[in-house]
Amino acid sequence: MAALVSVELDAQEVDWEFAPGRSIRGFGYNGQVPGPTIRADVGDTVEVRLTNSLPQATTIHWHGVRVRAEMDGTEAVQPPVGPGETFDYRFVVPDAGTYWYHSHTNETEQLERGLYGALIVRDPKDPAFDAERILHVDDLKLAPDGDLAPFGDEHEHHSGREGDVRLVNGRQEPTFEIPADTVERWRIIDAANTRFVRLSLGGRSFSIIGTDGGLLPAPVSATEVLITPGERVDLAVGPFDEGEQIEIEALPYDRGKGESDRERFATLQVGAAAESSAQLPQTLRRIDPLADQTAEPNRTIDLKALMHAGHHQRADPVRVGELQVWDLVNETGQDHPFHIHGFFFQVLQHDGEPSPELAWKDTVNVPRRSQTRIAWLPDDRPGEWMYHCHILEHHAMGMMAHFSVVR
Ligand SMILES: [Cu+2]
Repeated sequence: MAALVSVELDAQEVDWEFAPGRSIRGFGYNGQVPGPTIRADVGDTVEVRLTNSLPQATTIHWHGVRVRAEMDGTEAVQPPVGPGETFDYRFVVPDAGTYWYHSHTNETEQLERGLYGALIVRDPKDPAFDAERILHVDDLKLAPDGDLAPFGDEHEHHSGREGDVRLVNGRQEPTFEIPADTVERWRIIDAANTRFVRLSLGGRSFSIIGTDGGLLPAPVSATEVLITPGERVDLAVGPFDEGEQIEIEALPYDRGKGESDRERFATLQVGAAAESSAQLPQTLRRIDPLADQTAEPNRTIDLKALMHAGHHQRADPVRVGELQVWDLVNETGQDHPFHIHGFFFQVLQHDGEPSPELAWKDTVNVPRRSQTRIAWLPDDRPGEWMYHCHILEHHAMGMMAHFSVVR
């Protein structure tokens, strides 16, 4: 039976101790970074009272959740919540999966300072694991004096904001422990302003079991997975042997800014063995394709033009029930993770190559000088929506457009 999940989120300034003895002035929900994890079962109603104790206005976006337009948390659908004010969000969570909530006002600063958290929607039929772990990957850009580097210089506008302090769940390069012989479900969220993470677990293999919009049709075995800002990926991790130490790291990746270094985010320490009752089925769910992979596009989004057009752009409306096939064309010299609010899409093809698996996505990386074709079906939630690049500095610069869904 559907339940009501009630949560109070107080956005407040916090001394964020990201490493022993090292802290910055952050912003946190209920005084913590990340904010409290919200857990609900599919079909539940979530109601959140946001209290703004910050010195600046804020809103909350429920990234990936198919809310009604009025609950989307953007300034297109609600006035920003001023200091000392409250706002009540209320919505049903119709799809199981790994979602996250974050500020959608002055995002470049508010997310860097820590205004994000996980929203986990469970399905009673989810596969059984020995444990579940949420990993928010993030980074911090500090000035030489140890405080946050100032926001918004020219370089950041163009290239995004990346820092040298690599975080998992708000802590710099933490160590986790996993019992030997067990298999865990890891729900990974890229909460960084800009940082891409080509995730590796010391070269060990794992199974990708889910993406933005929940489980894949079947597990996919891999030794690495690229996660870009806004994206989520769910993995089945383990079993490992007692005494092993495994680096959770990002492999080199070139998003158009030169190849990054191999960098550690965390360390996994394998402890004493425990009994395992995990069972990973070979079939996880059924996903019906929205369109043939060769479906002709009915819209082209030129990311280069989008990047240079500035704020307040309006794209053409879309009609409820009319299949959308969009070509996302990236003629710029850098990758852009494209995010659409409120709806899931399927990737049909990339540069003419059919997408290897069916999956529900709300954010997809469009690599530089390439194009990606997506399909989505606007269900009956008319109102104001938007799409944008999830490199927050690009979004802030105006790499976004508003559009309406009409009946
Ligand atoms: Cu971008």
